[in-house]
Amino acid sequence: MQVHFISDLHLTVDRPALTAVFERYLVGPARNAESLYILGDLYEYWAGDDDQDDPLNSSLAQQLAALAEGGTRIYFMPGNRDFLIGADFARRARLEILPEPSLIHLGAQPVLLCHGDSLCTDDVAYQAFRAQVRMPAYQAQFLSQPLVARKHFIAGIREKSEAAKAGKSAEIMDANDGAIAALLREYGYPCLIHGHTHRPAHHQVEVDGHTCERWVLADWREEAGKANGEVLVWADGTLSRQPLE
Ligand code: LP5
Ligand code: MN
Repeated sequence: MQVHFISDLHLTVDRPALTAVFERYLVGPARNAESLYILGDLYEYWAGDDDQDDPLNSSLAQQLAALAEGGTRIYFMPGNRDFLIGADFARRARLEILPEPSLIHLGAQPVLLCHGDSLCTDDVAYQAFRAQVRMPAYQAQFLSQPLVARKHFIAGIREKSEAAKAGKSAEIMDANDGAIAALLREYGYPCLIHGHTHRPAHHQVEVDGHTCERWVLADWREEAGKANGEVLVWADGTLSRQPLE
């Protein structure tokens, strides 16, 4: 029995080789998973479930649904790019949207899952932005606008975000040790799995005399037409990284 974890694929029509890696994964290694957890940023951005003209919207929904039909349970946790994925996409892709954070068990081991952006508490400007765009009323107002206006607005945010990031240090954009410790304490010192920071690692975290594992998932990349992904696989009681291409 396997359980798979992926995040930060940032799929877009502009990176076809990366989409192809994901498509091969869905008909290949993913079939061995009893459950697949997608921990956010599956898409480069998500403007709303009604964006049916985006070729990746319906084609990936169909391919995910085919995996679910084969017996793999698919779970999706919102990332900072695709938190607007909603019930319609979930129904079409036959996946379940998970609240953040979510506590699961791998065998007897409690494991806490989150995207990772909420841990970056030193990034005060981002946390203010996050608080605003995660408000249901703000999202409803946004989703009531025409799709073309929403995409235009997102392009503006992306530009501002890239400009803001250029002025931030690497430390500011990493997960904060105190935020990690507080979360682990709140959930009874589980193992933690998250993505977002694009700093794949396997940390041992000491909290209140407990040693907790923290796995940071890798982002998927396409550079000069060459695409690479990675899945964290739980099998035979242990977690390990498996490269995908
Ligand atoms: O995404 P990434 O990894 O490059 O950078 C993130 C943070 N940036 C973001 C913004 C996203 O990239 C783009 C958002 C796509 C959203 C889709 C739907 C939006 C609809 C909104 C309505 C419901 O998440 C970046 C972090 C970085 O991670 C590392 O953790 O630093 O944060 C920023 O750069 C944010 C800036 O510091 C401040 C905000 C600038 C944008 C202001 C726009 C003003 C409009 C008002 C909207 C509230
Ligand atoms: Mn992210």
